[in-house]
Amino acid sequence: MPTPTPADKFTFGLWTVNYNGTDPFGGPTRPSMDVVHVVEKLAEIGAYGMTFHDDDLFAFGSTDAERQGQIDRLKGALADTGLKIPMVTTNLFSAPVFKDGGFTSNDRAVRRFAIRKVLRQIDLGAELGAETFVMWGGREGAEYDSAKDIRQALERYREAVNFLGDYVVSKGYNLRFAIEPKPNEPRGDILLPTVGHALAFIDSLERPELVGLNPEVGHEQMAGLNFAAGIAQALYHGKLFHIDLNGQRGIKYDQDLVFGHGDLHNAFALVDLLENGGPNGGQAYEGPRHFDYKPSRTEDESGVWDSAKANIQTYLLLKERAKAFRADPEVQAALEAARVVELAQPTFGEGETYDAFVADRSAYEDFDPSAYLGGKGFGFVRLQQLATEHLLGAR
Ligand code: ASC
Ligand code: MN
Ligand code: MN
Ligand code: MN
Repeated sequence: MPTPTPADKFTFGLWTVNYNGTDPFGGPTRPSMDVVHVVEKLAEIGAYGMTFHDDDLFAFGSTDAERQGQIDRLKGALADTGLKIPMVTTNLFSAPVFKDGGFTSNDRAVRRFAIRKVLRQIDLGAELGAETFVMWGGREGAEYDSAKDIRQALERYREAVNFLGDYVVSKGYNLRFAIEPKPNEPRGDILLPTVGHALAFIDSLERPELVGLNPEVGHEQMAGLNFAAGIAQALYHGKLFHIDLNGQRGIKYDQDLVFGHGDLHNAFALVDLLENGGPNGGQAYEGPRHFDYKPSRTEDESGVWDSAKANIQTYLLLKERAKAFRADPEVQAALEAARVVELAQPTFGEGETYDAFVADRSAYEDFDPSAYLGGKGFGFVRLQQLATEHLLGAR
């Protein structure tokens, strides 16, 4: 099995390995672990860093002294292990006060409270060296169409994010925001449900350069979307600021399975994209490989750490498989034959004018579209089978 190094930048949410098994139908199946223990175990399995919501470290409603006590214990564990905190986020979804959301609650006092809670966590994140602040608006949504004025809710969302942007700039923090889309759960429908919706929203902000995405595998798949394709578009727009890796099996509740324990073909394409820039190379991803999964409630503590290691191992194995796929001469020939390479060629010649284009008989008059009936197959299936054989370790 490949060995992880800090350079791989594997990170885990404190809430992931510390998930106690609570679901809508049953309570905890595991006791909570102390943060110092979690940091030590994460360092032991080769993680680079940990991330957390404010409430993961100090319970909602903690006094300032309790909060500081937990921060000091975390700092001690970080100093002892060398683990980093590259990202932090705020819990605006668990406490009853957020039952109709945080930034977009119909209740204005809740909106103001939510933004103050975020400012405290931004200050703490900056102090701990975090460079990314994730915003997962799980409760920003509704069950009933008459209950939420979506246009006004988006305006309040914008107002909040613009305000937070001003805040980090005025404080001089080296911190960027990453919006995490999710289509539904816990709300019937959530605002900014997919990568595409969030990209359009980001374009409407006052400081769009400060705001990108933190897409999660399972969240896009809950909407039936192709995750690797969504990530490619996020990279294309320069908006892949962070990523939540996990597994999901189809359109159902948010499973948060181990990375690869869902659509393995798409996970292979994703790792190829993140590591190699995809079929024609290009911009790859340099940020943390962050696992946001839930160890199944059937597991005891040793199962928790097995599942954490499984995320890392699957990622590293897919990285090896993707490298072998790219290096295989048969694959290179198949990519050429499938014209994947040709897609990187501009449709127009350099400086080609409208007149020159229309005068080019090969583009229309001499072009034979009938050749495509029965001929000129692309060979995409063969290419996918080569990928499958590499994925299965048969090549
Ligand atoms: C996050 C994040 C999620 C949710 C969820 C909380 O910050 O990325 O997907 O919170 O994990 O249970
Ligand atoms: Mn999820
Ligand atoms: Mn997530
Ligand atoms: Mn999650």
